[in-house]
Amino acid sequence: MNDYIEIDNLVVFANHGVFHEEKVMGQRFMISLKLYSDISVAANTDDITQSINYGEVCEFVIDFTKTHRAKLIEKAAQDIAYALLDKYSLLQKVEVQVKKPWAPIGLPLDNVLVNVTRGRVISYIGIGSNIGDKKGYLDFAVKSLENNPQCKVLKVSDYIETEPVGDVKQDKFLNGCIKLETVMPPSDLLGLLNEIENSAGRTREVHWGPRTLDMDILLYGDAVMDTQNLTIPHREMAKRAFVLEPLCEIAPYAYHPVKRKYACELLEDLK
Ligand code: PH2
Ligand code: MG
Ligand code: MG
Repeated sequence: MNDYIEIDNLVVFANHGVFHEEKVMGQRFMISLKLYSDISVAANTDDITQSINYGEVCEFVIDFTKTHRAKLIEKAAQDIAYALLDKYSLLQKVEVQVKKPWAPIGLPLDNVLVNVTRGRVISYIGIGSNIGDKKGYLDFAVKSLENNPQCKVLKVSDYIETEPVGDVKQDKFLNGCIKLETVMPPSDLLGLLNEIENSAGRTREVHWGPRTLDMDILLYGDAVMDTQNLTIPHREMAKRAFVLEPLCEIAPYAYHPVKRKYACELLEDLK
């Protein structure tokens, strides 16, 4: 979807800044937005309720920017992006640019700005537990995602009991899968999953050893990435029935962008 509504250089007097005088005196910021949303229904019906009212957006952004102070314009921009995605369900993606042309750094410059893009992505999260109240831990994982404002749990698979895979001798697992809509970038989503694992008392003594709660990003939209902390799609997902079975129950046509196969085909290959 490439349609968007653009707002250019909305002027807001606000108090973002690292320096004391910026917080006290305030200064002018300029905010530009690209609001990505399918505008075809509005274009065909000529009905404002089928679109995002840009006048209302401007009022909202001015009020929000004045009342939600940040030290960094990075945070100011991301906060605006998340607030807009939360308020407008029609909004698929938003690009927020915050300009601070009068940043008091004592040097001549035309402008300083940041640009932040956030959008809705479907991600699949594999969950597993093999210590203590296994079902309780998996339910805790689902609840924790439901409670996060940047996440919407769309589906949860049944939990299935599985034999431990790997060389470590340990108790049986309970495994499941979550279909998640999120506006977080992958690294933030990983950070959130690690926080939830830690709140569930997860310790990391034995690699591939027993755990109260394991939460893995299996797929994140059609992203393909390999960084030090995070590989998407999940490296082992195509080899593991305990991942593919719950995934196929809720999303047989989830697409693996590296294997170039649907989840149901990967499961078939494994059998
Ligand atoms: N997770 C592992 C290692 N082995 N076996 C099962 N059955 N289920 C798991 O979730 C699992 C595993 C490491 O993440
Ligand atoms: Mg795992
Ligand atoms: Mg893990």
